[in-house]
Amino acid sequence: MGSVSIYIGDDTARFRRATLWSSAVHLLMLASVLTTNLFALYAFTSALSPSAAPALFRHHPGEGGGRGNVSVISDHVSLIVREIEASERRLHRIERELVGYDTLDPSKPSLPSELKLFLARYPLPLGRDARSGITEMVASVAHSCARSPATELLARYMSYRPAAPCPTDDFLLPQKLVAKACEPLPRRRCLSRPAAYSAAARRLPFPQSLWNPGAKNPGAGVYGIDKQMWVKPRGKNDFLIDDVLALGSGGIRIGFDIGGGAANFAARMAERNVTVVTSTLEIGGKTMNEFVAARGLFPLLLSPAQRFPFYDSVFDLVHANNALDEGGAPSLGQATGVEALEFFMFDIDRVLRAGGLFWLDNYLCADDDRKLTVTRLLERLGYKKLKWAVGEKADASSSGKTQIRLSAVLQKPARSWN
Ligand SMILES: *[C@@H]1O[C@H](CO)[C@@H](O)[C@H](O)[C@H]1NC(C)=O
Ligand SMILES: CC(=O)N[C@H]1CO[C@H](CO)[C@@H](O)[C@@H]1O
Repeated sequence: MGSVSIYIGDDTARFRRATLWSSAVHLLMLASVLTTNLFALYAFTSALSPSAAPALFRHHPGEGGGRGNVSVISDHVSLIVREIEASERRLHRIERELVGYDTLDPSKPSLPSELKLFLARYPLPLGRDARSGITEMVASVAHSCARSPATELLARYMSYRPAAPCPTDDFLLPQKLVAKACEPLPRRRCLSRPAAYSAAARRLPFPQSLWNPGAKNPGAGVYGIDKQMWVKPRGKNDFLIDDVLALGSGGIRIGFDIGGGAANFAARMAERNVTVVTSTLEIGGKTMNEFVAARGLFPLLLSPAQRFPFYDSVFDLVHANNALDEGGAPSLGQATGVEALEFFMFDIDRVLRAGGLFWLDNYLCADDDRKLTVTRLLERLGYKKLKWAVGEKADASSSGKTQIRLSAVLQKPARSWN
């Protein structure tokens, strides 16, 4: 199923580079910590005179020289502390340079004027807002936009004639930028290209539109219309939508499907009067969002690296399949790392209400370790396992490896904070 971000532009290259970079950072850190420690050892032993050192270790406080030795020690200790601090500052700088935490300087002449205008501060017309306390509107773009080559792409993206049609050659630019973690993108003041499905296309009324959107099927599998999933199981990992809804004892009314492709899940849920928002990316230039909208469903253009734009505890249900491997990943360059998974899972936990269901659907684990990592994390969060299925099957595509698929329906616990 959907390894969404892997398909965007030169994403794979970015992952590789990010991994190289983080190895470099780790090596540098290691070298620096070692140097600091060696220096500390050197400072501690060599600065003591040959006669003082043994005396120090003998430590005869009664002999009158103890006080002097103590001050010598404290001098050395403060020297070491200073050296460690300087070393930490150096490390911090190295890390910043490597990771590229630059900032977009709006005064830079090379920035397109539209970007400068967008980033300018605008005072509120009626002065200070009493409730929020703000006095001006400040727009922002992601800090990663300041990194090359995102900066150059962003400059291209913001080079247009205001109020005229947006340049037509660049409709993949937003995805290229998002793939480089330049997200959120700035707003633009140009007219967007017409939808691929002409505006005049007849829209069928809901719910006929669910399975007859009047638009070309954009892809295969989850990226196109699938009438089998969740109603005609293909294996023990495929849970039935009605079984899962029954577990919610009628309390499942709104849900969020992460990386939901063509929104078949939302369609099946809509038939059961459950409103589901589907996050979906434009994969390889395919118009997923338009297609989902044509079905009469709610598309949310959001890369899995972003914090979900929802308030805490709002959803009765969160559904995810392979989005787990993209979660929190692109901007961190650690797609398979435990931390990336944690950033992602804790955000799911945040938007899910207590008693709500997290449906992990046919998650393809790279190996047994990955399955264990995911299992442990879910257990740490204290979720109750309502359904759990682990399936193994030979990988058809490659070297006789077995694929592990994990499906689960888990209930978020009510946590008390006192
Ligand atoms: C959905 O809601 C409509 C209108 O309230 C109702 O007629 C229909 O039976 C509901 N369908 C399901 C599956 O609950
Ligand atoms: C540098 C210093 O004051 N060293 C003294 C440490 O204490 C011994 C006696 O315990 C003295 O002999 C050293 O002169």
